[in-house]
Amino acid sequence: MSKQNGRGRVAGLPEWDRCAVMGVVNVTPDSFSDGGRFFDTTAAVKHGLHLVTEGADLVDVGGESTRPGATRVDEAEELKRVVPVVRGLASEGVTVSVDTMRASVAAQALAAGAALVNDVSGGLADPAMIPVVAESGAPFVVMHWRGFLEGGNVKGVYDDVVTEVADELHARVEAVLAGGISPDRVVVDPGLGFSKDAEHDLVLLAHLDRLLGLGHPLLVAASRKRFLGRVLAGPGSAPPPARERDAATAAVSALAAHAGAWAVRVHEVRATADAVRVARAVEQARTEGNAPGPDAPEGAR
Ligand code: PMM
Repeated sequence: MSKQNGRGRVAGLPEWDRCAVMGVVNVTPDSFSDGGRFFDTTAAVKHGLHLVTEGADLVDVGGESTRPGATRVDEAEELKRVVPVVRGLASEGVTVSVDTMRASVAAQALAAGAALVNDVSGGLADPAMIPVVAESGAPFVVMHWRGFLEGGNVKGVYDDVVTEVADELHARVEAVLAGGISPDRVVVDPGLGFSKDAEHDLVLLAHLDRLLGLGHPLLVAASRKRFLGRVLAGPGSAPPPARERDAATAAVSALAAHAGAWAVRVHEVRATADAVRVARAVEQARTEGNAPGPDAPEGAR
């Protein structure tokens, strides 16, 4: 599959001529990466609008932390956190994605104006999710997920992480298609950091082509994750805190965009908005074949 096809278009969403930037608004008191700073509807809407001015094409709103060891919030609380923020952003014309594992939250967020459902469980956590999304006609992000973590990361054991993630994602895609979600509305995501250690995440990033081979637009969500902390830590030193991983995140955004990702999901948008534009410019320079030839004057090379 060509990169262009891999990036593709997601029916029901605007079309971008480059890798799209999904900004994150976590409306949680315990998100590991933004520390609960946006745990308030007004502040969360304001932050989402700020991300748009920084260059976000979509804003992903979530009310439940998925970080390892986080306890689940109850449904009423998740609804209370998410729905008003979705409504506030959608009413301002923002393309909103809802990050939830609950069908009821997805349904109410869609009714409040969300355009995309992002389920880190790929429809596994709530059996009602796929029917709800299929019925609504909304696009759906299928992330690679091996279940809730209990007693350590025991599910993160792989012989060949790329093949296993690709095969398991393929199986989930088949399930969502069987459940009635149309193929042009399915996005896939390797689920970096979910039942995966730093090495797994890096190998997956090195082989995004294999995930693009699934034939669906690809979302990459590396922002501030543990593997970046590991990469940045010097020998024997502690990883830098999440907030100090934004330059590393932008580097991954450039690499993912260059590899053909449809979108990257990030907390700090500005640097990634630049990164995806640089990746597009390089891609265009190659496809338009306007590189300076051997006879070009010295300064043009
Ligand atoms: N990771 C997190 C939350 N939502 N959604 C998708 N599609 N893919 C991910 O990898 C993903 C996600 C956890 O990160 P956060 O707590 O920093 O938002």
